[in-house]
Amino acid sequence: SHDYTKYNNWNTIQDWVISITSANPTLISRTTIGNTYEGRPMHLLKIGKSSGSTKPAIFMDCGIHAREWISHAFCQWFIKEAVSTYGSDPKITSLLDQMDVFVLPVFNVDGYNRMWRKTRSKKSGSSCVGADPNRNFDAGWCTLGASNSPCSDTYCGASVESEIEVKNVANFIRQNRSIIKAYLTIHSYSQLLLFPYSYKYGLAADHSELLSVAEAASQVLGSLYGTKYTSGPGATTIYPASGGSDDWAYDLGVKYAYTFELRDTGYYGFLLPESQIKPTCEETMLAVKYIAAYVQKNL
Ligand code: 0X9
Ligand code: ZN
Ligand code: ZN
Repeated sequence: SHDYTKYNNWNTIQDWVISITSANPTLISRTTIGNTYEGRPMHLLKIGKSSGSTKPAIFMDCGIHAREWISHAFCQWFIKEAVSTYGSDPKITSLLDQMDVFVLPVFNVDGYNRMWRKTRSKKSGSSCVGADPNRNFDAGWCTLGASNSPCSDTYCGASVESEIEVKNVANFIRQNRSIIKAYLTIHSYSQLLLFPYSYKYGLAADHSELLSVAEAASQVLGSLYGTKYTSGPGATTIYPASGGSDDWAYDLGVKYAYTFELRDTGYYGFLLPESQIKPTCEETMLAVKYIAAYVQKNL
């Protein structure tokens, strides 16, 4: 059964998505943005107080990379916290009154497995499976820090948005471009808060604002347990890599585009123990709430 302090499997997450939505009809609505390569539905939850009109929104996804399990855990935690503190936490209440948060709890459903990274698509002529969804977006596609080889873990795919999961997300964001004010994508590990660009060394037009928001968010994250985060543009803070969702969203016009790399710094790596789910999610909530409040204030 579902447990916020455990790594839940896909069936458990899928049942939970349905039950938490029906238990919170005025705060959560569920849509499917499409199916995965293997035919599983990609459920997207809209968290926000129902209102008659279209609200500005934040889009957040978890689990682009299948093995980064603390990421999936965070999206579930975020939804729980949002609905359970609505009405008592003034920041959450005000946020969900004025904005919607679209949460994609599992981006790469097919790949969701302990040490896998990529999608599970098959390509004729190669026995290797999958492409890296975070190299498959239309942002300097396959020019830097990405591989043309289908067997590589950073394979960029046969073409831009060749991966159906990427196309589904990109289509949703394009269709809702005018209301989406921020794009947050949750990965692990390294304790970084990254922003554009990664596909080039040039600075984003909004560099200084993106940096100051990231530094403040990292500070508030660390205030809980002392976890140290580094923030900066992807290309110089982690490594140059093209085709990422953050750069794509930013160039589409979503100004506040951030990649979180959650705990740890490599001791456990992707195999972060379940005992760290709660503290990691609690500290990350502070940073996400900080960014959300900043975006809301600057609507
Ligand atoms: O390489 C990635 O896709 C991300 N790191 S991870 O260890 N989770 O794989 C970093 C993504 C930073 N942003 C872009 N490269 N656009
Ligand atoms: Zn990742
Ligand atoms: Zn809490």
